[in-house]
This record gives sequence, structure tokens and C-alpha cells, in this order.
Amino acid sequence: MFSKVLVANRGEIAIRVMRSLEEMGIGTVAVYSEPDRDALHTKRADEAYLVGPGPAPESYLAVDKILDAAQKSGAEAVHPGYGFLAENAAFARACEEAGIVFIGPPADAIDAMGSKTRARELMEKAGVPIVPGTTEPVATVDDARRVIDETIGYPVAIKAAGGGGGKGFRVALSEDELEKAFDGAAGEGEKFFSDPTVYLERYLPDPRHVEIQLLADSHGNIVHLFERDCSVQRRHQKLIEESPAPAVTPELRARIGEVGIEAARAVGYRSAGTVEGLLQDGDYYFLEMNTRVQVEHCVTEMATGVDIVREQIRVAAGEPLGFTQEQVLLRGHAIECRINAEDASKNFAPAPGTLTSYREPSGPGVRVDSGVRAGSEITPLYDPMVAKLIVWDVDREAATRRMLRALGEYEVEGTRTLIPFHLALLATDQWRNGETCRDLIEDKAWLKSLATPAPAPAAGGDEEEPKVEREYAVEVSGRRFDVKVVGAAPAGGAAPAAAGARKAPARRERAGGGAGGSSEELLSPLQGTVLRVEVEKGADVEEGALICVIEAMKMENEITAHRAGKVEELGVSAGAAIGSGDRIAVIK
Ligand code: MV4
Repeated sequence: MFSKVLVANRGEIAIRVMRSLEEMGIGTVAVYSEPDRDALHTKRADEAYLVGPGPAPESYLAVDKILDAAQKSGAEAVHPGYGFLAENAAFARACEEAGIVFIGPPADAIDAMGSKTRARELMEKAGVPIVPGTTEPVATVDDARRVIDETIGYPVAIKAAGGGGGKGFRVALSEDELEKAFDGAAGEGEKFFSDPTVYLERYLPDPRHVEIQLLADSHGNIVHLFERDCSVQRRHQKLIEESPAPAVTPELRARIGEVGIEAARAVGYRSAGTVEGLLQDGDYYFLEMNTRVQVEHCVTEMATGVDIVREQIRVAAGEPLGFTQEQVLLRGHAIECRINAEDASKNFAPAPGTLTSYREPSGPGVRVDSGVRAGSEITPLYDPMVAKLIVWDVDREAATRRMLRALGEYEVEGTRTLIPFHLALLATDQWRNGETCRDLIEDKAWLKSLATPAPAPAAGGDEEEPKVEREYAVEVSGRRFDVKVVGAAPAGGAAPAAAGARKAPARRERAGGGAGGSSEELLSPLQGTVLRVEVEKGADVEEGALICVIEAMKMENEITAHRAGKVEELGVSAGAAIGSGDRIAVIK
């Protein structure tokens, strides 16, 4: 077994991985960016190394810096978590070349599943059912039109070959929508994956998203840990996941488990992985395979009792899986709600800010995986998912009640989260009946009804007594140390950036988060680029009307009117950069 492992990630997943490492008696090494100097994952690790400034390409995605930290620390292996470098075959190969074990699948398996057309071709050959469509790229709209007329028919899904998770996914209900959908999918493929290649699938009208958790070792053993249902999504971002899936019978469960195992076997898989698929009218179709541990792995852990991350680490060290398929049992029901710093009542606008107060739920059957605490700053630089609330109980109904209880216990101040959204959604008949809730999530009036009062502004100034004991974080040659300085408080009493020991600084509330500027001003909740402006100066708008779309972190964020009125001023134009707190419009 390894004696030291570097965790090449941040936030809740970095802490989740460290928990398993600690239980296994393995030393932990963190990497962190400048804004994450005082982050929980940075402080929790035995050692921590600065890898660069905030933007991920200069820190968490910088392969050389991560490998340099691994070498400096003497870590024998790297766990990539999810996101960042987790599905980067070049990184997996670079680790190997540096003599460091990549805790994940072989680089060739990442490559095979990374190209969605290649994955479809491989799966078809292996006898795994795929959504009917092409396994070859489709070069032009004319080619697409011909293939659709001859075989697939409408409605049709057009997907980017380099895509996944819904990026570069468009639908054409009829021929007149084809060209726009084709160009949209190709354009997004180019933008996100530098690959405009697209392929076609029959569009299934109302499928469920059902995925299979897999674990494979290097001795030829592959087991599945049953399925998760992740049908509650918005813009392909999963919001709620559960296991078992409400629409899956024991017979179907056994069948799709085998499908997952066949898929993993076909690419020589090792480690934890997930086969994502669509379930429609009892038929199951392979969509793609995620070659990493997923955000929602926890629901499977709760429903089976298996520590997926521990198994991942064990098999990376060459050990065989600790159990057989027959020993994996599914018990009760687990549900996960993603706690994102987003405002569902404002079209899921990002809601960065400082957590002025924070208290997590607990009690029977409750698990919280988080990367924050009171005082943490949620920066728009990274993913808005700050925590996951997972519950277990004997069945779906009991688990739902337990989730509602736990959501009610959750205290978050200083920023908005999806807690009000989850509380409302889990109380609907649609959820109770096991529906996908697609119409609800798109229902603007319903979402707007979730609005809660503006979060209390952060406490002004530092009310604490002058400290005679101060904590500093110092970096010596890029390695982080916590230092306690005992002595007289400095004049003025304000302790310098004491790590986490201070009240959060006063912070101006921003638009999107509530108060900010005058009540007529609409301020940008985030920094990014204005993609489109949907209104003209002088226009009359309803509350909730789309004003503009801002791209940040490659995500499109719809900015909507905070009130009804006339657009008296418009401070944005397409293509322009915009800062957080900048004025978008004045609506009177
Ligand atoms: C589809 C589909 C219908 N037909 N593919 C792809 C990525 C994942 N996030 C959802 N994806 C879909 N792919 C074909 N050929 C519908 C979806 C879909 C979906 C599926 C199940 C449950 C909720 C969904 C929400 C949006 C899109």
C-alpha cells in the first residue's frame, strides 16, 4: 500500500478522498491555489503545496506543477477526484512517466471512452445496447439529413463527439430545426473540446437517466454496485440523485448491472467508473462512461456500505477487490441533494459570497460531504457546488422525509443555496411519484416562488477582542505551514489574516444575491463575458425577463430582471467583459 498520496483537487472531493486515506493510514498531500490558502482541504492535509494563482489552468490544471508537488512531497500516487485532471489521459500518462501511480483507470481506457463515437463503436461491438444512431462522425448537415431520412428519423439528438455530460447536445424535432441544431452542437464541441465532430442519436422523448457504478481491479475482477437515478437535472447539471432507481425492477437491475460490467470489460477497465445510460419503456441504452469517481458516488456508498474511494486506492496499489458480486447488497434507499451556491429563484444564477454563518445537519442516516465552514468564501472561480447532503433510510418515502428534515436543519447565511429548491421539490407529488420533474425545473413561475428574503449582510468590521495569540499561514519554498505567534496584539487590534479565526470581512451585497446598489440597479453577480443581450434600452420588461447571458467558467448564465419596469440604462454589450458587481441595467 502507498504511504503518501497527493490529492489533485479542492473542495468537498479533496476532503472526501483524504478521509479514506486517513482511515487507511496513508499520508495526505494537498495542492492549493492562492485563493485556497485557508481552504479546508489545504489545512486538513499533512502537507500542502501552493501550485499557482486562482484560475484553474494556472493551478489545479497545471500538470507540471502538480507533478512537481508530488515529487517534492514524495507521494507515490495521485488521486485526481472528479473534474480538473480526472479524465485527462495525458495527465495519467505523465504520472506514469514520472513514476507516480495515477489512482484511476489506464490512460487508454480514458481515451477510449473520451471519444463518444469511439465509445459507441466499442460498445456496439461488445454487444452493449447503444441509443440507435451513428457510430461514425457525421461531417455535414447534408450528410446528417440523409442519415436521418434513411434510418434514424425525427426527433433526433445531435451530440459533440468530444462531449459528455450534455455539453454540445442539441435536439432537432423536425428537418427545419436540423441546421441550427447541427451548428450549435458542432460549435459547442469546438468551444469546449476543440473538436467540432458530431454524431447522431434517436432522440428519446422522456427517458430516465440511470447509471451503473462499477469497480474493477487489475486481476480481472469487475463488480457493479447497482444503479443510481439522476433524472433530476437542469441544463445537464444533476441536482438530485438516488439509489436504487425508482423505475428499475430487480430483473432490470441484474440486466443493466451486466451491461455495465460488459462495457468496463470491453475497454480493459480498472478503478471506479460509471456507465451512464437512458432508460425508456424498460429498454436500457448506453450513453457514455465516466472514467472517474463521480460527485454522486455517495448514494451508492450509503445504499451498499462500500467505500468506493478506498477500493479505488486499493486497486490502484494492485490489490484485488475486497469482495465478490454476490457479496454486494443493496439495502434501503439513499438520496443526495447537491448544495450549490446558486439562486434557483433567479434562474440558478451563481451566488458567490462569504458564508457568514454555517451549520450542517446531522443525526441518524445523514451524511454531509462539504468543503466549507463558517467564514469560507465561495469564489466564482470554481464549481458552485459547496456541499452534498446525503441521507439513507429504509425506503424512498422514509428517505425523502429524512432529507426534508435534514434540509430544514441546514443553516447557511451570507449566500443563497439550492436548499429552498430541494425543500420545495421533494415536497411535490411529482417527486413522490418518482417522475423526472423536468417540467417543474423549467417552470419559471414555480422557481420564482422559491425566492427567500435577501441574506443578512456580513457583520461589519472585526468585533473580536485583540488577540494575543495569532495564527498565520506561511509558505516556505511553496510548502504551507500553520504558524501560531504568541505575543502582544498589533496596534489597532486587527489581527492580520488569521487563518479562519476572524469574522468574515464586511462585503457589499451584490445583485443576484439580493440588495445591492439601488433597488433599480441590476448588478452582475459574476465576472465573465457578455454573450448576448436580449433587451434594448427603453424596453418594458416583466420581472424575471431575460436581460442578458454572461459566460463564466464556460457556463452560460442567464441574467433576469430583478423587477418589472422600463430599462432606462443598459450597461452591457455582446462580447464585452463584465466584472462582478458591475451594473447591467437600471430598471425603473
Ligand atoms: C439524451 C436524451 C434523449 N435522447 N439522448 C445527455 C446528457 C445527460 N445529462 C442527459 N442527456 C440526454 N440525452 C437522447 N438520444 C435526453 C437527455 C436528457 C435527460 C435524460 C434523462 C433525464 C433527464 C434529462 C434531462 C435533459 C436531457
